[in-house]
Amino acid sequence: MSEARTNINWFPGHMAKARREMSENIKYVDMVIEIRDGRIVASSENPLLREIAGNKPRLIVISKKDKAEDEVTAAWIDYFHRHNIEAIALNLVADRSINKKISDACLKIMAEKIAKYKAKGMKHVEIKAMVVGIPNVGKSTLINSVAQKKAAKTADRPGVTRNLQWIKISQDVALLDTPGVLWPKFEDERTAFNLAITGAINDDILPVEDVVRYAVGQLLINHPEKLADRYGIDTNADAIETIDRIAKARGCLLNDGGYDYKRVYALILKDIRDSQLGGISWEKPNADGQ
Ligand SMILES: Nc1nc2c(ncn2[C@@H]2O[C@H](COP(=O)(O)OP(=O)(O)O)[C@@H](O)[C@H]2O)c(=O)[nH]1
Ligand SMILES: [Mg+2]
Repeated sequence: MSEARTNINWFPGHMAKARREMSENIKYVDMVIEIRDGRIVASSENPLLREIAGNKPRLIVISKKDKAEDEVTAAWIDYFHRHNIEAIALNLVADRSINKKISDACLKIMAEKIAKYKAKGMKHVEIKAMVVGIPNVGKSTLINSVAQKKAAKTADRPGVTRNLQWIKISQDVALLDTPGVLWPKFEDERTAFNLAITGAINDDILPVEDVVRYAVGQLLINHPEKLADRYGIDTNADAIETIDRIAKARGCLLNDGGYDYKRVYALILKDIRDSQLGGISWEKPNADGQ
């Protein structure tokens, strides 16, 4: 299973352009809103964000709360708070008070700076923030969702030549309508597998049998009951045998009587991604040493 390593430089060249754009745009914001996928909170981090964001304050939005395990998400929030990082968890698709939750969190983070400006006599301080994250974490969903609720796109500040569009999410906070796309990290195989399981990287990057074996192996350790419930199988077996049992249970058979692995791999991955086994958090704060 060395493919994750050999593919370490796989990430497409357009990321260099995205990075340049982001470094440019970041000058116009007061803070960044970093989205992490709630199912893979550590693996959806980009280690270079700090370098790109400089000293800008950061709010972590843990997305896909509905697809993760509540207790694990709570542990992540607690973890970030213990490290003095503001973090909130949201279902970006269904939450009806995203604007307020994000706006409140931004104001909390920027409170000191706002107080300073006000002390200097400024009547109203608008906080500008940029949404950033690796592919598939929910950047567009967040921006579209807040934009629908308050479609007040404001024009750019005078004197700034770049044609940036801002979306006001409250009296005091505006988001840049163009998110910053970061590339995922490939520090180790577990990270790569987590990214593949959740669809953050294309399916052709890692061998599907390795991804599914890893996923089923993790489920056997942490949630055998989810596999048993979904497929009606006994889980007293290793990952390879368990996949065979799922193939059998689901009738993934070839004409010659062998198992149709291609089909069963696709079926398992789809079930996981569609939350057919319930919410799954693939990483916990401590286990991953984050
Ligand atoms: N269930 C659920 N799906 C979400 C959430 N946020 C984003 N998605 C879905 O995740 C996928 C990727 O989201 P998108 O906004 O395109 O990600 P981007 O690549 O970061 O812009 C889409 O299918 C979204 O509907 C969430 O909080 N809950
Ligand atoms: Mg997008």
